[in-house]
Amino acid sequence: MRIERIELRLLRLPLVRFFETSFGRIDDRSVLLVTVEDDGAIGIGECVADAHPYYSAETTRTAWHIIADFIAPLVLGREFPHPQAIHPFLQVVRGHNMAKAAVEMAAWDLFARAAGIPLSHALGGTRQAIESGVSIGIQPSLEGLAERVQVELEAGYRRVKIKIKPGWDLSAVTMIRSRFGGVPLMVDANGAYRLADAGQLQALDEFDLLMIEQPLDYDDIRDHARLQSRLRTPICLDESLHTVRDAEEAIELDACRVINVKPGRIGGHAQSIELHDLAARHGIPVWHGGMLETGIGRAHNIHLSTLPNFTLPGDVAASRRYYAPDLIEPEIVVSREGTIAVPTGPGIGVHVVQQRVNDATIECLEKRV
Ligand code: OSB
Ligand code: MG
Repeated sequence: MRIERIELRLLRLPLVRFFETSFGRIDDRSVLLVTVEDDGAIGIGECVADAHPYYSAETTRTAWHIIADFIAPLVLGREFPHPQAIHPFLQVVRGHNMAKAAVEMAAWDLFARAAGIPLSHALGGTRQAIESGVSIGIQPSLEGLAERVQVELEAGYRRVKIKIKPGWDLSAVTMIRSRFGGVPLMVDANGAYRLADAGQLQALDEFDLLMIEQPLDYDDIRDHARLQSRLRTPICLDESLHTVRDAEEAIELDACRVINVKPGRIGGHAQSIELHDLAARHGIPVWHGGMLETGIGRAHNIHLSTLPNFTLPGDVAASRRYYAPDLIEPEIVVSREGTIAVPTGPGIGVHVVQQRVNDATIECLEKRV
């Protein structure tokens, strides 16, 4: 494959409902779409950075800069035998995984489309449907949280994750266990605690949670290992794992017993496959995280989730929870059984509604060989 054209589009899309985590609340999403083209064939990827640097150091603006000024000049006009060859080639640029992933994932879509196969097959996936869970943000009240949980369980989702922070943790989990019994439940702190809070986190041990996601700092592994030794509940790492090597270190130190895979965080599909395989070799289950993606990034996530070690329901849910309308047609839906069907067409296998993309576009840039 030889990428002859790269198009960047910055969009702003209102969320159906605000989303609040320990690092803040958002009402809309800044989205960077990357299209790559080779001889009239195209592929599309979505950068998962947001307008702010609160989940990760990257933002849509830093990703724009890195892609336009560094990644595009590196890849334009160069022959790649396979999309797997792209990430190693981009290693000259340090960090900026979300920027790298957006381009790399677009190239995987292009590759699969050109081969006439679904992206899931190109990635080595086998499932025809994936199990879906929901991530529920911090709510204004416990009553409001109970309503959200009720709605999502009625929609069929297989597990509930709630966002927590100091002051919105024990009370929320206690309420859910008393109102909804043994529903598969987990919590995500997005780095809101310190090791000194171990006692507060130990109090969660009695609630039989599937896992506690990213309790400590975004770049920490050592303290997670110390915390895990004091907790019965498995720790799952999200923010702390920026590379496959981070994951090797975390596994070696027993800093996590579950891993959240997000291709944007780790540099793309090829790195995600490596991370998935590493975890499998160590008997560590993985699940697919979410970054409030539009249908484009969501479709990529669905395809990646078809690999065999994605044994836990992910944060990959239906379009209608995020955008109405989504950028794709038909939208992604969840079945009554809490599963999402994997698109069967070539590449990501969803139709992008160009008019909706155009209407939401703030800025557009094209680079050619
Ligand atoms: O930590 O998993 C996270 C959303 C934005 C940034 C970080 C996270 C999340 C979610 C939402 O939990 C998952 C989703 O529904 O897409
Ligand atoms: Mg998380």
